[in-house]
Amino acid sequence: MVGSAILRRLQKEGFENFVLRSSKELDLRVQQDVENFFKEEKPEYVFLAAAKVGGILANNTYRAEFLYDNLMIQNNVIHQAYVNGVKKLLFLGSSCIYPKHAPQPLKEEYLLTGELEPTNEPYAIAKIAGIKMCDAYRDQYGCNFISAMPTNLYGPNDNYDLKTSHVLPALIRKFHEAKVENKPFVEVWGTGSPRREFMHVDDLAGACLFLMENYNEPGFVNVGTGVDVTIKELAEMIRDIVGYVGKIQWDTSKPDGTPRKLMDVSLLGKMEWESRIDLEEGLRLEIESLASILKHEV
Ligand code: GFB
Repeated sequence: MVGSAILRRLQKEGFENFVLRSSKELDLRVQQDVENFFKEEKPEYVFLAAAKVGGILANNTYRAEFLYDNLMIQNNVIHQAYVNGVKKLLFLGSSCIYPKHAPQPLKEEYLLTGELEPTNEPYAIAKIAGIKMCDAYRDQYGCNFISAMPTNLYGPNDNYDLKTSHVLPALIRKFHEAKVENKPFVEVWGTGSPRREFMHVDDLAGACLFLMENYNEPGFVNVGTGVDVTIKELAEMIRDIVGYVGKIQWDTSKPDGTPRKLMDVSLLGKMEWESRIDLEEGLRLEIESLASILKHEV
């Protein structure tokens, strides 16, 4: 989802000469293959969006893979970027790097000030290691490797598999199918009280290009909208846009996860970058596109 959004954005801006590989063509977890790829292609600018990602249940179930796959991908790519003299690399992480009970909104300086949320600790540990790796290569070798931590994302090419997806695509699918199949209720996980911030991936892509062109510092930059909603509010918004008239049933056997993850976006704001697509508009776009994928009418 993120890689294809960055590519769309770069193409729109007139960039050419891309070096692209799908995960089927190049397994970034395999050290030798990544070494060969960098040696042959010699990329100058690297957007490191590749990662093993998923929603709360996937993170909590596949704990070993979320740690192993992500560490392998980022270790191989960041190290080969150094070996092959990449001019600049942008590493992408996630807002789950912050402590579970960090003050809100989340400022960059809160990293490593408390315990992580247990459901996504393996993923968060890998992403924190990636930030520190970029900084270490900058300190020791002078590499211009930067990091950005986006909030919860959604958009084209999202994962709609109900077991592994994030909440937003899951709820779009659940309400859409419940409407089409006339189901009396839709099951939504947890209590509905956690707050989350959602950003359209096209906004993130714009921020990635902006940072690649303008930002050259250690540490990392938050990327978000600065606005959050409860899961209950999100569910009601999606229900209303889809036009579903049944009930919402809360499945409290499923975890809530972090109570709140709202990004402080003032660092990016000072650079005069801000997100453009608000949640309601983004939801409408996603709901339309899922409907056409499923060939049903919303
Ligand atoms: O999006 P989500 O899976 O991830 O869940 P996190 C957000 C909230 O929505 C949780 C609730 O409180 C879920 O219990 N929720 C309600 C649902 N219904 C559903 C549903 O049908 N599917 C899903 N998936 N959730 C992930 C991290 O955390 O966020 C990752 O595990 C990463 O590491 C990612 O940081 C951005 O926001 O809780």
